[in-house]
Amino acid sequence: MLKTLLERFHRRDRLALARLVSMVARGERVEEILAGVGEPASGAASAPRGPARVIAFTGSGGVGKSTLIGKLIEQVRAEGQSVAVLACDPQSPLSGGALLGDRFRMPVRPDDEGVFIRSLAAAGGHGALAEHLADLIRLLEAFGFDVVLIETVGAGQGDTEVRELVDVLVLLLQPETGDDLQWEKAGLLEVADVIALHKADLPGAERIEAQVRATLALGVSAGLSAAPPVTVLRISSRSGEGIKELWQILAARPLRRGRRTSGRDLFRLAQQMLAARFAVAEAAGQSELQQLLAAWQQGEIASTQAALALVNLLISAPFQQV
Ligand SMILES: Nc1nc2c(ncn2[C@@H]2O[C@H](COP(=O)(O)OP(=O)(O)OP(=O)(O)O)[C@@H](O)[C@H]2O)c(=O)[nH]1
Ligand SMILES: [Mg+2]
Repeated sequence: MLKTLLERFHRRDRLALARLVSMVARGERVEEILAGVGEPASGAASAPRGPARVIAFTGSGGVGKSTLIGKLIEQVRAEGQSVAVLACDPQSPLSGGALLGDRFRMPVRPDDEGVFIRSLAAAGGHGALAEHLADLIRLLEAFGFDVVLIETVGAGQGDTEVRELVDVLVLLLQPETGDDLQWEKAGLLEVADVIALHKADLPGAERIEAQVRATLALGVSAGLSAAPPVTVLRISSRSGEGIKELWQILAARPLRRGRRTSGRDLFRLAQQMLAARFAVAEAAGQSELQQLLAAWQQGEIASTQAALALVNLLISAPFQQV
């Protein structure tokens, strides 16, 4: 019965939490549940807490999201904070295996009450997941977790939605086997708050760092933005390089969730998006862009006019895919 489950939730019963997470993830009785957890009965053990720090990790399959989250759990616990993890698997026949894999990659003591890990199938696509994600975060926050870490499936489109729901979005990239950063991934640079170049123990880490910094430099305009700039750092879950620093950075970022106040923040995002689109189009040798550049270089159009044409080009339909 829901009433009993909610009572157990307020007594900080983790099995009740797990049941409620399943229900919310399925979209079952969500409003009742959220109303129920928001109103602890008088004398209940759960004390009102501050907001959780919600951090999402995105990046292509195998980039090491689960492994890194496992390392960050250690950092968070070392500070005495509690942490919940939502690992969103793309729905696949392998999801059972992925779940076991995540357990393995996020080693925690089974008796550690300060850690809660849950894998969820991203049924119905990323959009559906994002829809329930907001409710799941509220549920975990009501339980009193200090930190919520989310592993997403890293499907570009959905990351923009996830960004709205979390305080910090971390994009993981790894050294590429090819010569260049895969430029379709560069489009993701436009939404990240922190870019972690993972597996820095492998060759090629410097190269990808240089490429990412060059792309981001296009969007940098000192003093224009009140928001903290995008942070880029090299890390390795294997060697431990940069893990502590990453946590310090994540713990220090302002909580962004739900806050939509500063025009400068929005402007920074716009700048970031244009810069990433430009980098992708330039690397791909996009024909309209090349024509525009040629006309400008040959003095056929004035710089201000060319700049406006460039902005128009970057916001036009074909570029929204990048
Ligand atoms: N060299 C190196 N390998 C790593 C590092 N971190 C993780 N790996 C390896 O990368 C592989 C993928 O790691 P996962 O943590 O499962 O990656 P993931 O991004 O969660 O993968 P999916 O959930 O399938 O998208 C595993 O074989 C890890 O052992 C690292 O810092 N260096
Ligand atoms: Mg994983």
